[in-house]
Amino acid sequence: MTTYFITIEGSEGAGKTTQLTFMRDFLERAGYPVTLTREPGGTLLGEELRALLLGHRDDGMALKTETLLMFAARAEHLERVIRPALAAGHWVLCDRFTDATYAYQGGGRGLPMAQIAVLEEWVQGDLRPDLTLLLDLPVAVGRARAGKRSPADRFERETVEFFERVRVAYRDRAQQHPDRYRIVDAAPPIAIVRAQVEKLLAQWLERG
Ligand code: Z5A
Repeated sequence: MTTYFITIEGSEGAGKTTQLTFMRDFLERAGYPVTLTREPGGTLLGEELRALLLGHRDDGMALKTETLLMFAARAEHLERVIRPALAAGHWVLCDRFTDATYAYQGGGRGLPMAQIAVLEEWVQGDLRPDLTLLLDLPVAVGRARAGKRSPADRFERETVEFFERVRVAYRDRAQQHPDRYRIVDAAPPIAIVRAQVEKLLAQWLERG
C-alpha cells in the first residue's frame, strides 16, 4: 500500500492548523487513513521539548541548542509516530517539519543551511515529505491573526524583520523543491484557502 507524508508550512497565523484539519477530513472522505501530528511535538517527550522551545523564559537559548532540540524532538517523532504510521498504512499529515528549521533557524536566525542539511541527513536518512503546502501571506496579516491569542511565545515575540526573513526562506525552499512544494495564498478568508488547498490535493492525488 502506498502511503504519503504531507507537511504544511508557513509563518505564524498562516492558518496551518485550521487547514490541516480540513485536509484530514478531505483525505478521510476519500478513504485514506490519516495520522495528524505536529512539530515540534507529536510525542510525549516531543511535547516537553516543545514547551522548552516555546517557553516564556527570558534568558534566551543558544541557536545550536534550539536547533538540536528541534531535531531531538524530530528524531523521537520519526521513530515513534511518523515511520510507524507510514508503515501501518496511514498517510501522515504534519504541521511543520524540517522546512521550518530551514526557515526559522536558517532564514530567521542565520544558521548556515549546510549545517541544517547535515542534521537532516543524520536524523531522517532519506525520508523527506512527499508533498509540502506552503501557506504564504504577508507577515502583518499573519501577526494580526496570531496576536489575537495571548501570551506570545518565544517565537511570536520576534521582530517583523525576523518573520520577513522566515517568509523569504520558505519561498526560496519552494523554488528549490518545485516537485514537492505547492504555494497557497493564505491571505483570503478560511473557506477560500480551504478550496485552494482541496483543489491542490485533488490535483496531486490525480497526478499520474
Ligand atoms: N519552529 C522552528 O523554529 N523550527 C522548527 O523546526 C519547527 C518549528 C518545527 C511553533 O510552531 C513554533 O516553532 C513556530 C516556529 C517554530 N513559531 N512561530 N511563529 P507552531 O506551528 O505551533 O506555531 P505557529 O506558527 O505560531 O502556529 P499558529 O500561529 O497557531 O499558526 P497556524 O497554525 O498557521 O494558524 P491557525 O492556528 O490555524 O490560525 C491562527 C488564527 O487565525 C486562528 O484564530 C484562526 O481561526 C485564524 N485564521 C486561520 N486562517 C484564517 C484565514 N484564512 N482568515 C482569517 N483568519 C484565519
